[in-house]
Amino acid sequence: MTFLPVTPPGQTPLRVMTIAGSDSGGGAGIQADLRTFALLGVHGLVAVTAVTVQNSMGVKGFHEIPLDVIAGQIEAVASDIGLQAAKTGMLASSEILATIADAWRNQGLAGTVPLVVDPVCASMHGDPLLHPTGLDAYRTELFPLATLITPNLDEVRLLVDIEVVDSHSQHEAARALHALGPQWALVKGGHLRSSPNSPDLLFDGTEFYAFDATRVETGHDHGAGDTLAAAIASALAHGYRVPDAVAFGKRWVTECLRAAYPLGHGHGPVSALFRLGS
Ligand code: PXL
Repeated sequence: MTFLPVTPPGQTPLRVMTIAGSDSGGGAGIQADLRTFALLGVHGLVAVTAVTVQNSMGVKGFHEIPLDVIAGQIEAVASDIGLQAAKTGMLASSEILATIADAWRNQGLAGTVPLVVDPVCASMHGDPLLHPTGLDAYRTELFPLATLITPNLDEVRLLVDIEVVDSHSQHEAARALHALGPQWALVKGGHLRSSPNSPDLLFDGTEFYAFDATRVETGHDHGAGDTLAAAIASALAHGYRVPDAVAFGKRWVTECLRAAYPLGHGHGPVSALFRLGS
């Protein structure tokens, strides 16, 4: 696959921020995002929202970062370093969601810097990563600020109460999600068991764009959603149009799925390390 343009050594690369939780197992969350940013040649910025205690078997618990520290991280880097795109991951609570929406507006980022919102609700093991009141905060606070939202099918069900089982219901879900205010909605089809492929559907309120890839059968797909959103944000930072950024992100995460490896006693992560060659 072709990658993103690379900045010559000594010159400042584009900056992409992740607003997300830490995964002590290093497979998902900010660790997956920063790995993707580095291997795609952009400079990663971070606002940590929560610290999870987890390994390959699951999430044992998490600690939320104080609201002023979350807002402070966004303000500190936006006012000094500047950023060309951002993505969100685990946001844990409605209070954290509201804090991020405020900080995003207060720093003048709304409408100027592309924002990819991956509405993380639970881990792949089903461990909750979002307080139930956070769902409403996504709908009302963050989606209206988003360039693109990237829910998987479990998140679609929680957010708009639509069970996606086929192409028809996937289109219906894309319409319902777009009506919540993002510029673009991507309904990820990786969990669509009725399909041998992983069909993603993108909608901007007018046109539908379909992205298909052969499903990579692996038990090790921890961090796939985070990696996709981080790659899309990196491409948006380069000025890609949203459909081109999504196409790029899908190619990237497919390669990361092919390179996924076992880790610990449970589920391993997708791997951006393939980019280093062998
Ligand atoms: O992949 C979703 C995700 C995001 N962020 C953190 C996580 C997980 C899944 O476990 O732990 C911190």
